[in-house]
Amino acid sequence: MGTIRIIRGDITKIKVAAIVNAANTTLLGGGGVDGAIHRAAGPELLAACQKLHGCATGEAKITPGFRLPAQFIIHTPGPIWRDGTQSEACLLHNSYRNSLALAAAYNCQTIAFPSLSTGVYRYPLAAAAVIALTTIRDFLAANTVIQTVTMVCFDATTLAAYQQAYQQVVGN
Ligand code: AR6
Repeated sequence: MGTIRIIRGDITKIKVAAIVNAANTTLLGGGGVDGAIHRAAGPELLAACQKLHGCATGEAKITPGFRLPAQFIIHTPGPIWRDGTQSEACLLHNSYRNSLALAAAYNCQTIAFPSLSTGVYRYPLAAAAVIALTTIRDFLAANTVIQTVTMVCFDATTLAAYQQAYQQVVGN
């Protein structure tokens, strides 16, 4: 059974087998963590993403990490929050689960996530944190490849939300 870690930090600096990018469906870059990952990985990343021809919301695609400490980048567009009736919860669950499955298919023992959809895409933070940790917990219980999943929270508010959700979803 793998471990879930929750830390505050910058995901572009984390040395794991795979980091996850909160992308958009074009996979051609943007602001937020997506912009930070493209800047840190270098221009080879955009060239690799151009060959992927986009990605549907909730699905995931993989590239090398290029200049990052991480070996791979898994790109997933999470849902844009509208009013909660547009399958947002299901799509957010899919983004985490499909990213984990892709990491396991590439034999990654360690993976790090940012808080998908809770920035520009405005998914309510507390609800998103519960979906993230429930999906990760359930995936870890059924897989033998991934040993450690790190949630990398960029700010104190996000860190607090994930710590609280962890108590609820995983317990100590
Ligand atoms: N490391 C970890 N987390 C970060 C970093 C970083 N270096 N930088 C920002 N965050 P967002 P979304 C946090 O907006 O809501 C882009 O334009 C940030 O504080 O990056 O899924 C894409 O191209 C927040 O907690 O992603 C899409 O168009 C979290 O990452 C759109 O934004 C997610 O915020 C995706 O929106």
